[in-house]
Amino acid sequence: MSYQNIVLEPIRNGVYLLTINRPKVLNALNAETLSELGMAVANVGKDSSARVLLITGAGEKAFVAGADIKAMQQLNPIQARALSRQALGAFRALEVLPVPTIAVVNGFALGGGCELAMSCDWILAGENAVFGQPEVGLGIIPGFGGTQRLSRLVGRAMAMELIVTGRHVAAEQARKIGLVNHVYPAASLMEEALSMAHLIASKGPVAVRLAKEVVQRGQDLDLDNACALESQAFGLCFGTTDQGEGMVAFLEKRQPEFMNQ
Ligand code: DAK
Repeated sequence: MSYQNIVLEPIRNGVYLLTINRPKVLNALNAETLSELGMAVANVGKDSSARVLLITGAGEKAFVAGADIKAMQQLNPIQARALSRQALGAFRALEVLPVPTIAVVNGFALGGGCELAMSCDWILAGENAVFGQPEVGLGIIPGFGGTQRLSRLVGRAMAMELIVTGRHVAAEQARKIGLVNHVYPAASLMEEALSMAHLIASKGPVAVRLAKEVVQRGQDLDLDNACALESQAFGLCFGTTDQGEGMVAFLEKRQPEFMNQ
């Protein structure tokens, strides 16, 4: 499958790297890019050997500087709603992709870019990363899930402040408020991200997928139902070859050889 606005590369061990590739406009998201993103996520989802999806932006300046302002300035309300729905669909597909997804934020992650990063399971940032939801400065509000996902990540008060001021947040501050998991020097960001991805890929693949599903789905349930979901998934692990291999390997003091079954 060939794409015009993104690059999807299998690295190795089931690790995929998806790069938003419109560096001349700081990787701004237009309808075509959102459509390709949706297709790429679906393709990774179909690959049973996939382990981790990393998402980054082309160039050294931006992850994604938002929705494409030029492309959206003339939209009527119906077209604007359609664009919002398209993005929400692609971002939700990313969120529920069976394998962990990591945003590797190498510069500006503004508006739709911040919303894309927040739709990944977690965010790794370079020291040059800058986050923000500046939409109110354009006379609009976040429309790709930002009002909801930012609140869930950093709490209502901080999310409200960032959304109504539209101010930028530097990488280290983003880490302090819980938006970013780790900050690395820009030059080693991708190496660190790949190293984390390969660590995940070395673990039991079925267990990693189940763990993601339970964390994701459990957060919208009450504690009793969320823990019941965990029990079910925990029990399922004991029907896998990988559970046997993982435990035998531990007792035999060797590395496990997981079969993804
Ligand atoms: N869209 C289109 N082009 C963009 C862009 C964007 N979001 N961001 C940057 N560019 C383009 C610039 O126009 C410029 O193009 P040329 O002039 O070279 O042709 C090029 O990228 C380089 O940008 P700058 O010259 O501005 O670079 P600087 O280093 O000076 O500044 C910056 C970098 C990131 C601070 C600045 O570019 C900037 O403020 N960009 C806009 C950031 C922003 O406001 N992002 C949020 C966009 S709003 C919707 C739902 C949701 C949304 C939209 C619609 N519907 C329901 C319809 C979401 C909205 C957003 O994401």
